[in-house]
Amino acid sequence: MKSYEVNFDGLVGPTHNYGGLSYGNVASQSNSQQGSNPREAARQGLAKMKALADMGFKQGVLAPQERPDVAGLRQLGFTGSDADIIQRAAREAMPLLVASCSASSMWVANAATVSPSADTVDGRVHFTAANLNCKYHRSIEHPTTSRVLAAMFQHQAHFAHHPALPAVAQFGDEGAANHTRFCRAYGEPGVEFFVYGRSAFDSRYPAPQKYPARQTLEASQAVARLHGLREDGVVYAQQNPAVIDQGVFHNDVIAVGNGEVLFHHEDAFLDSEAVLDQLRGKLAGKGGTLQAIGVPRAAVTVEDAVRSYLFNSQLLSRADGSMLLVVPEECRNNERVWAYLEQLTTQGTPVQEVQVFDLKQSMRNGGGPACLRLRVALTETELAAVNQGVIMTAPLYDTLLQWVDRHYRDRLVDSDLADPQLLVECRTALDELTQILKLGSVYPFQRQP
Ligand code: SUG
Repeated sequence: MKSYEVNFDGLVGPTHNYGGLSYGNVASQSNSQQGSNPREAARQGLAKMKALADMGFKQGVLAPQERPDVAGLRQLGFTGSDADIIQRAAREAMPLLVASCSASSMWVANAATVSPSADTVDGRVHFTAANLNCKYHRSIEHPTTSRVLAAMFQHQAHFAHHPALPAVAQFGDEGAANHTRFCRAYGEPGVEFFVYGRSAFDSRYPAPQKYPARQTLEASQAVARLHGLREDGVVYAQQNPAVIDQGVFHNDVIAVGNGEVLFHHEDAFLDSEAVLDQLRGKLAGKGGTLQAIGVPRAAVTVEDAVRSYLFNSQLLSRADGSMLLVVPEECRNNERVWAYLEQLTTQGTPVQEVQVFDLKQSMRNGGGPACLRLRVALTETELAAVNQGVIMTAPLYDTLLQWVDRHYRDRLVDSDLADPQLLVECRTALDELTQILKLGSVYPFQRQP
């Protein structure tokens, strides 16, 4: 049966701002408190979705979340009306209000880990929402994420949904940002590659010294168990702790894989040779041949990789078997990275073309093309079972663009977050969006009695 990789991109929410919330994420730290432009951010994301859909790639959209998260602020002891809560939080606990306003759910590579039906024992597509428990502003995403995913992938015969892992750092799980799948064809059994930053229960594993390792080995193992993956189809690898300390807070900042190709930096993994050997062996067991494109540090340093987001690119398979690499504009602005990319397409690897996208609004918070998408490999039957309201089409693009222009502000600074009107605007926009995308009532404000 025909099968596809469908990219579901996170639609940027109306409260997109630069809160400086992610210690260990260089861009988030260095752009803290700058003014943002939510309308431009959403338009940039939509432009990428539209361009890929126009090129014939299957494209979907994942809805943003209700922010500020007043329900979360209530849980933290703020009382009164929604407006009272926002104003009191602004007076007494501004950092908490900023965190409660983050539009971070746009980076849907962190929404969940997804295993296609060809890999799972029960033959269903499995989703585990990521607990994102390293940062408060991200840890509040998963309940709504779960409802949105369930509304998109409804049919139980095809789709299995698991709630987020226990909300403790020992099971820190950042979803698909640390997960890649290799296969000969999307519909055939493949090898799922889980990359973790540390072990929570075994002190023999090294750990970074400066920045947090957000993903644990134990979380990755739990996800593989929940999804019913077979041992011959799973490889675990530890991220090099030294690169985490240089700002590689997710593995997708230093490596990306698709089909039989792994595009990675020389310093990405702790024991690169052993990791590549395992991948090669297990993929061979599935009839595939690993093609690793290792980028030497002499050509691109880890710092260049972090600044340019070279590896936070989308590696997309085209009908003729070649691949397209979608990179952010920051790659063209970096001389060494651009020189590397210019010669990459002439090296006889499957990567035959590079396309550049302007995603600056998201990039300033450390979110590149790959962060903005969640990949779901689906058979034709499964794709037909997806809620069709979320599949990108020319009319849906037009509708969403008009929706953004109607509801989004073009400038947001810290003090605007204290304005209770922002919550009203966000709810009005999302209420309309759930109708556009045919999601039903997925937001807390829609579910209040
Ligand atoms: O979790 N930034 C996100 C970026 C996530 C990128 N995703 C992947 N690499 N897949 C994070 O650090 C910054 C928000 C702020 O500072 O306002 C933030 O949450």
